Amino acid sequence: MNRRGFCRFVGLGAAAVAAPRWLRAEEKAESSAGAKKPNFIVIFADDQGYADLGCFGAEKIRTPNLDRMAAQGVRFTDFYSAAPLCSASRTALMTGRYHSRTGIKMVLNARDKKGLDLKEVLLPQILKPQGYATAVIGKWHLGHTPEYLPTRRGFDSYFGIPYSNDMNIDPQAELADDIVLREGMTVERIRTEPPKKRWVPLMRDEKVIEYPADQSTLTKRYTEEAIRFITANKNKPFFLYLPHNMPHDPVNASERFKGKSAAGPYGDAVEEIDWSAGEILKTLQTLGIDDNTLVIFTSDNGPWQHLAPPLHGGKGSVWEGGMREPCIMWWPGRLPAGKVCSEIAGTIDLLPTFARLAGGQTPQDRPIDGKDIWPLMSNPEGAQTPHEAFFYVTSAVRSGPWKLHWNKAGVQLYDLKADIGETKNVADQHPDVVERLKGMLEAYDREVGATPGTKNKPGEVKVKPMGRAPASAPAKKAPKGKPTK
Ligand SMILES: [Ca+2]
Repeated sequence: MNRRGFCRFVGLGAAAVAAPRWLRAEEKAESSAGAKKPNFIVIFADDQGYADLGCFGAEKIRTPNLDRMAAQGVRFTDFYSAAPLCSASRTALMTGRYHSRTGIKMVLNARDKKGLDLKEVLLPQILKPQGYATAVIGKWHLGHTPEYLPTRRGFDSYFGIPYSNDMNIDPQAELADDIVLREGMTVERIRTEPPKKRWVPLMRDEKVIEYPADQSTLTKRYTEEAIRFITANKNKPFFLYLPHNMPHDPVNASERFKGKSAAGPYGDAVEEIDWSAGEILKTLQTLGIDDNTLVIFTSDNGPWQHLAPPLHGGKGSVWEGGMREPCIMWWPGRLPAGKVCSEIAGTIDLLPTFARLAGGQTPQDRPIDGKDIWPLMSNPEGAQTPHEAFFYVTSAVRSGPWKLHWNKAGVQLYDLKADIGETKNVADQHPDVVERLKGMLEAYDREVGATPGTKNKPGEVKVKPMGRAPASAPAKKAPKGKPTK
């Protein structure tokens, strides 16, 4: 008999009487079991800049939902993606390890038949044994051939595009029997014609269900799919990984958002992602599971087509603009509201943090670079970062306020707390700090097989990001016609 039935039985309204002792005990047991295994949602934007949210300083892009999420949660100002490009960044998020340890390329494309090493242990593989339902909705980018797909790596289901939205299709891709073919495409043409750039497949689990994917509706469809997943799993712990493929170029948005942002098409795409986040928070509240769900919003790397002031550089560089990301964490009742954490943290920390919160264990047979950052999340303005050093690929390191670049051009030292834009090289004034950080970088580079001091030009990684030069000029002025915020 449920509670309402019991109240009817004794002839009293639900509000007029407290539940009997046995029923209260049952409810308590249910809620404490729920509290023991929290839900996790990671909303991961693609190529979104540090200052492209209202709560991080955007003036032209409207993000009321994410701003409210920050007002009700914790905003992290010194949060890093661990790599300045897509596949490498996602590797760090999924494994808790710097990608340099794993052998993953910076960016995989549709011609690559390999993905993230099958020996790596992924976050959902730690959560599954703890009873979690797991899903990826969005862009995967850790290998598109069957053995590397999310469904083989600990996720129960997958809906999304297998790599970046500016790539194309693998002519050998597995096609669903009921595939939706658009733009006059046929199976024969997929198999025989040279793949057309920016026409990407949409997949469900391990098969292509739409080609070319209608990119204007993807953010909307990901959101609907996310709400379905959350609703279907409201009574058990779940991990939803929601890596949007926007606002990566080519930017797109559904009709409701197209042409609406003062920041142009890029702003439209970000504003739709903001709407999406709002719908997800609303769903959690409606289902009454918001107090048992940790939601995190961040981005995989810096912006590609514009700059990220006040940071220097963008996507593809190890300047702050390439790897420092906007980050918001929200968990009503468990995380404080409206607080700011300015300690070093990053996506590598999510695996150990989720593992601990879920009662699971991180892999013990390999180095895990991420740390449990629950102390920072729960006490954002009091706790200190667990990272003595944070490494930017293999050519830069940060410790406390100090950031050292060490590459072919020599050594540069910046005090990020005083100079967030990396404009004043203070290496000459602080030789002791330079030596200490060089020692850290040498030790790390040795461990991951790199040669200290031989990497790249200042602030840039070796890989040229997808045929375009990374932003490397000081962030003074955005290119003409591109949004600055
Ligand atoms: Ca990216």
